[in-house]
Amino acid sequence: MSCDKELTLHNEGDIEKFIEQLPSALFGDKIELCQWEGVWCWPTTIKAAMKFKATFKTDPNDVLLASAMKTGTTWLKAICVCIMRGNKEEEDLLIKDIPHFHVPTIEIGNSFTNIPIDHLYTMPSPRLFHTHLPYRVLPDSIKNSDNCKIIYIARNPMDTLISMWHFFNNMKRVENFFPLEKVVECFCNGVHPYGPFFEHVLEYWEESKQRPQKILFLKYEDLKIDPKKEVEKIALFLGKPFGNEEDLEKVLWRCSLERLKSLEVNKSGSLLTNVPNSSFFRKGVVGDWKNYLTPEMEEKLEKITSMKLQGSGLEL
Ligand code: PAP
Repeated sequence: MSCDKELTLHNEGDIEKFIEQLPSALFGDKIELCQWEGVWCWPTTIKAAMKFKATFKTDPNDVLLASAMKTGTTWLKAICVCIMRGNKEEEDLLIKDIPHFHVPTIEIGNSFTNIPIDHLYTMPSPRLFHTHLPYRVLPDSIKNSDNCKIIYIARNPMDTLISMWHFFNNMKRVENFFPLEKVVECFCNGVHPYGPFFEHVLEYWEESKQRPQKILFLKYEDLKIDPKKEVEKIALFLGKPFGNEEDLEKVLWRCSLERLKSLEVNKSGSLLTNVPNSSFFRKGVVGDWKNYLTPEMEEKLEKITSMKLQGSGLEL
């Protein structure tokens, strides 16, 4: 069904009925997802995404962070909080709450957290928010605005997959481990939350090439290799270049995995239902997939990666 049809769905009942008839499938044999506009997600998330797409009006100062799952979202959120919300001692928001509290993920809203979705509409400008949704389903007001900026972060697919596998194994309500073979299969078929992965990355990649002033495309690995360079790039893109080296160093330290991991708020507590805050901070190692994937899995994933990225100019 097309987007035009969706926009005519006015009441909750119609939306629920619409979602019920969408194609559905299991991720890792455990989580039921449905497919809307080519993206696989939880039904509640699809519902929120539909509303967001149909109703959101952007403000020229908005900054939208975007990512597939487990590609560096938390890190990027922390960095942008420091750059946009202040970097002084008394302004250290990261001590108070996990970055996901300060930069809400729009489509997660009410269903998985206690952050009211209205917060998105009432937060002061410049608004800083995040989505895991692919570019194609973003509201037109965001896509058509030359001013509203988007920062996208991508990551190596095998590390993304392993990070995702650990994350879902950590969810409180999941009793048994997700079989890795199943997760690999789902990832390759694109049937995973916010999948398919490659289309997600490529859409933002292509858009960023067309409109570099609007979309900044980052890679997790680049941030690991040269965080200074990448964080400076982010600050410049946001129109907030660092005045001195000290401020830049402070952001790097404040947002480092070691520091975020050690904060009480991230060690305990749970912003998302069934998800301990600590599960957002694991190893942060490039190439950790080597510790988990069999040679067969590696071969399968390498094949699909080179096939999907062929001709795009993007390497992951
Ligand atoms: P999300 O999409 O669910 O919000 P996201 O933050 O993108 O999750 O992914 C978590 C990964 O980023 C974890 O990777 P790992 O499983 O391979 O270890 C996590 O460790 C890593 N991560 C979180 N915060 C940081 C940080 N400050 N620096 C580097 N890596 C980080």
